[in-house]
Amino acid sequence: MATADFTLPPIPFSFITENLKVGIVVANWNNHITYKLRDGATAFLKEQGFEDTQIITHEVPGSFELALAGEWLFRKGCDAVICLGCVIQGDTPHFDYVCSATTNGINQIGLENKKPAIFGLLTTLTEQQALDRSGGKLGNKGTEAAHTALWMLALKNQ
Ligand code: DLZ
Repeated sequence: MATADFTLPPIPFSFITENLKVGIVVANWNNHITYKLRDGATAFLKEQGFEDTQIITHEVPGSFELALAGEWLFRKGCDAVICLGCVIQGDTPHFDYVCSATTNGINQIGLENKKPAIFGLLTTLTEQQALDRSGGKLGNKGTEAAHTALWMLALKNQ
């Protein structure tokens, strides 16, 4: 469901300390969209008090590679990893395979590491739908993904 007038609920951000690290993995495919997701996520983390040194960003070729790079970021000590990609449906079933594998992979690394692995993957039928969700009329799902990461960290730290 699209969330045009979605307001991010407030979170008790007092748990944020200088030791906390958040990883961002961004896919290069459709980077005119994914870079906006990355920028939205990064801006949100900084607004909440994160320094540059607390945000580790890696770029991977495509969404299929997000989960593995996310795993590497957990091994480097990240407390949460935000996975950002954009898969736009084409004429072949490729879309379904990439979406399915990426979804399962992100879910898996979160459960295995017992840390938030955030699903910031746009899976759209058209480019316009992706543009609308990456800083367009339906907000920025990268920002929402960063908010979700901090929400989950707040919950974990309760
Ligand atoms: C190959 C491919 C295709 C067709 N489409 C997308 C896409 O829309 N979004 C995306 O992030 N990646 C795409 N890829 C690349 C795959 O994710 C992956 O990088 C390659 O299959 C190599 O493993």
